[in-house]
Amino acid sequence: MCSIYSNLLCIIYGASHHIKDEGKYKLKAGDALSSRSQVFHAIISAILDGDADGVIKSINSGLQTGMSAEEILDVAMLPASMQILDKYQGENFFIPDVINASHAIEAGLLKLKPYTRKICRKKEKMVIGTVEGDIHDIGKNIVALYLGYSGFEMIDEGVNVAPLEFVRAVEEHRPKILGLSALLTTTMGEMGRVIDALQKHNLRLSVKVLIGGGPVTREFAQQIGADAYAGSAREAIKIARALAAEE
Ligand code: B12
Repeated sequence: MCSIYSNLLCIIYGASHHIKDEGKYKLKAGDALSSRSQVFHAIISAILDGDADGVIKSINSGLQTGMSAEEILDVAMLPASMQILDKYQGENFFIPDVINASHAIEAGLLKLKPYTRKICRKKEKMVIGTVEGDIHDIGKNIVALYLGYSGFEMIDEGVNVAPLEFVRAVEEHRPKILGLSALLTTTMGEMGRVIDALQKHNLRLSVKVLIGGGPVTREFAQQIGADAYAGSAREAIKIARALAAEE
């Protein structure tokens, strides 16, 4: 997968590639660079404005000019999602604006989903969900998308998932990893309840538990007996792969 730095290289490479591909695109290096960065900026500002149609329109132009879904995710969708953290802080946390921005992100993620490549041959299953009492799902959806195109078969249980629903999902799908997300200090304790429920149903040893979300920390993961913690979608790929490789 491309990092932001390698994406810059991709952009530059993409630009020179267009010049070589004479006649087809007739773009100069500067044109390609500016059209790509225009697309990224358009996506970011549409997300921050809560303009779902604008996000889809800009993603379409990006895809049409040859950008990959991963590139759009890395260079536009993820930074924009992180920017809402800065924009909607403390007294600026206007719920209607945040809901609109979230819908715009969701629309973009849905649009990109069919375009993400699967890059691992052997697929491990992972069940993911946001714990009971919590409806935040932007981070969880981004993690699911990243892990999906890293080769995991993702089963998304959605939001506000009760411990017994996670137990049922683990029984049904027999995943290698169970991913839990929580964004509220009042709901992060639910992660421990999910682990207790797995234990009660003799499932704890059959699945690795990976947790994440705003207030969650590595220490908290240790405290509740989770197997691992990841602070971002990018870190989740590395950690999920390591967990999947464990016996
Ligand atoms: C968007 C948002 C909302 C939206 C959610 C829409 C949606 N579909 O998700 C809405 C408006 C609905 C909302 C509602 C509420 N919210 Co809110 N919300 C936010 C906001 C602005 C952004 C969260 C977000 O999406 N971040 C972007 C993503 C990309 O980041 P992320 O979630 O952290 O995910 C990354 C990592 O954490 C990690 N990760 C996440 N999940 C997982 C899972 C796994 C397995 C792994 C490995 C990694 C991982 O990877 C992700 C990608 O890199 C935050 C502000 C903030 N600073 O976080 C407040 C915030 C989380 N909300 C807050 C509050 C208080 C609420 C409400 C209680 C408000 C109210 N009075 O009603 C309600 C709660 C409703 C409920 N029961 O859940 C507080 C929480 C305070 C606290 N510490 O408990 C925050 C921090 C705002 C604040 N500054 O006060 N919210």
